[in-house]
Amino acid sequence: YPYQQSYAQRALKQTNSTAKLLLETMERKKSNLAVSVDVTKTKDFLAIIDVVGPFVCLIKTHIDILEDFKHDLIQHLQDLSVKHDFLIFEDRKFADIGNTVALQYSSGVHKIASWSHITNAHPVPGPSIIAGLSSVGLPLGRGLLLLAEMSTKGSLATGSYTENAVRMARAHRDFVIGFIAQRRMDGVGATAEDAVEDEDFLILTPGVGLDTKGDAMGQQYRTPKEVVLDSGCDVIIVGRGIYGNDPTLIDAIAASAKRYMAEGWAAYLERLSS
Ligand code: BMP
Repeated sequence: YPYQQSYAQRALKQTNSTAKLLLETMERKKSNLAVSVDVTKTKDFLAIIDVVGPFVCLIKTHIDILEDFKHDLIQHLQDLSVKHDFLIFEDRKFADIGNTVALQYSSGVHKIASWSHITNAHPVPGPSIIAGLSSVGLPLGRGLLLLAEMSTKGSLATGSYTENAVRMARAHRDFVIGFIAQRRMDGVGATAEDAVEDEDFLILTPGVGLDTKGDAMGQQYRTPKEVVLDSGCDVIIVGRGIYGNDPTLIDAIAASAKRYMAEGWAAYLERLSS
């Protein structure tokens, strides 16, 4: 299966330039770690990114969480992305009609498409959401992930919903590079006519923690080994497992990022040799 090949080999076959760049970055930095920087102050946000930057392939943002957002923050974020060699993923979870998501993606306060290599969408509106987002993102060379599954207890994104998400992605491979999911999706929901032998969707997986099993609001954690080795996912997304409750403990944050990077990469090497 393609996912048992190295990230470098898989990069060669990607048609979307962002998917290719992400896999190349993972190989170059020997990291399949994405840090989700869910903090409310710009100062903490940039400090965390600067300190975890060397250990990640990707920084995931919820830009609307920042209470002191000013547009010059974007330039700082982009400078850090160049300095530390990582991609940016705004976890916007678009979920509206094509016309609306195209405006939300291109415009408003945050102008996400202008700086975020990757964004994501819920498949709930159907294929029109991809049409809307790709009208903005494709000319800029961006990539989209669909939320095929979620990490939370009681998630409704299961069964035929997940299968239909994969079918939607399969029909838009120029722009849809993979999924937010808990396992591999290659071949899911395919019919005999679909040529899926070489299918290679990127799987980015949140709900990763080494020290706890969940939080008080339905989040569920698995270890990097469970996610990368047992479930075949490509990128581990870690938030509070790295910065805990105190975004100012910078040395501890660097140490945890290093630890998750090492765990994620070891699980990947074990997958390659299994
Ligand atoms: P944490 O590791 O602190 O639990 O954060 C997980 C991050 O991943 C959050 O930003 C959340 O919005 C996101 N996420 C998730 O936890 N589960 C999903 O299924 C999809 C997500 O985007």
